[in-house]
Amino acid sequence: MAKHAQTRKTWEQPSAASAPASDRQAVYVTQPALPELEAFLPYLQEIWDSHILTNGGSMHRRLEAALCAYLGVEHISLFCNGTQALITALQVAGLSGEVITTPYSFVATAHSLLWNNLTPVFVDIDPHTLNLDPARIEAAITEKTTAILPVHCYGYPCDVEAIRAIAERHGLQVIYDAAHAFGAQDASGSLLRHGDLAILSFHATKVFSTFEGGAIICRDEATKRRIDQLKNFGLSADGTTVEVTGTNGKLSEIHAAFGLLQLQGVDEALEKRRRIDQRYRAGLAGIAGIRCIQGVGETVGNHAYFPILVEPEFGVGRDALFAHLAAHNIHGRRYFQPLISGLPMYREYPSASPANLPVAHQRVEQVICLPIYPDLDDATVDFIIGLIAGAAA
Ligand code: T4K
Repeated sequence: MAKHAQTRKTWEQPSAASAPASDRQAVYVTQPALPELEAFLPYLQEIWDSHILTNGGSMHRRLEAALCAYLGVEHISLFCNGTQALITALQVAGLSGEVITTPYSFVATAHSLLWNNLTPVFVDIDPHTLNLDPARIEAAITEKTTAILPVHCYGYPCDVEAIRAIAERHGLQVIYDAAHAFGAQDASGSLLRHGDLAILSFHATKVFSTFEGGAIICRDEATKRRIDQLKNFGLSADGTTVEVTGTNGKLSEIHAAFGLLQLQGVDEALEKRRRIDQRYRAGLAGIAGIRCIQGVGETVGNHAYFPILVEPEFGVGRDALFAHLAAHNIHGRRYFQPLISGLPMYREYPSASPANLPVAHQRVEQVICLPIYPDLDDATVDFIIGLIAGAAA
């Protein structure tokens, strides 16, 4: 796993300056929980026997049904990744003009708008949930606005009722980027039930993974059929012609099979995450200037991430604490710095101005996502808490 992280230079990797000073084995922000390899072999055998490798085979159908049952949703369409799912969700929604979204997310959120020729309009976040602040949405609505694209960032719920009320008042669609929200619930059940559409990511770094993968959750059978057509090049149901400009967003049988296996262990994985989350919260509770995020309206968390905010009372800056952890081979991440609104393809939009997004700018300078994954042991969690406590000035 250490090899993975050292060979990829993407969002933000540990730099040479933060190279490990201790002999401790490197701990990264996440690590996928893998079942025994032997448990995967019967699935592979079935695929080999069938010679059906993709295009909606039996593994694919079984995983869609199993996920609907597990998540308590009615219609799900699997995708090769969350980004393609989001691009297709925006396409099936038939949007035009402007879409209100958050600057505080992974870049795939806004990129999916550009891929649909839609204009992102950034609205600031709530300082406590780090999600779109509903109180600021209406001021950003114009006659060109057609939708809101909120993100349940880190798996913590958006203020779904306030967003729904605004959308209804202005006749807007709501498409949730729920890439982080697998298994997270509020009083109404799965967070995925909110909005006109919601998307998930099943990337290796997610709570539930198919190596790469994703899904769209929709409300009715007709929409599911349109999504399935769009992810299959736009082919007609009988395959004789092409009716719309679709893409290839399909999930292969091998990915779907891995999902079926992962699903068997997901409750145990979520429970292990919950215990780690509790241990962090208890250990960090007494440290002035370290704030943990609390999911507002959450009834069941998925503990996909463990973000902390390093506030001025801590006495030591966020980057100094980040470097201190890295020097002890603990590699958290400063998700989501840089803000999307600061990236070259977004910074010229009027709504991307830092003056429009003061909370997002403040919080992104304070955040560290600490390591959290099912196999992270208590001793390491305690070591990380000890490092943070020891760094306080
Ligand atoms: N919307 C939102 C809000 C999202 O956060 C994302 C993706 C999407 C949409 C799009 O969904 P996908 O198209 O990706 O399905 C990661 C993921 O690549 C990305 O899926 C995720 N969000 C984003 C937040 O994080 P990186 O560049 O941080 O990943 P990487 O490779 O640096 O991995 C982080 C750590 O995880 C490594 O230090 C080691 C560990 N790791 C990683 C991989 C890939 C493993 O232990 N095993 C692995 O296989 O982007």
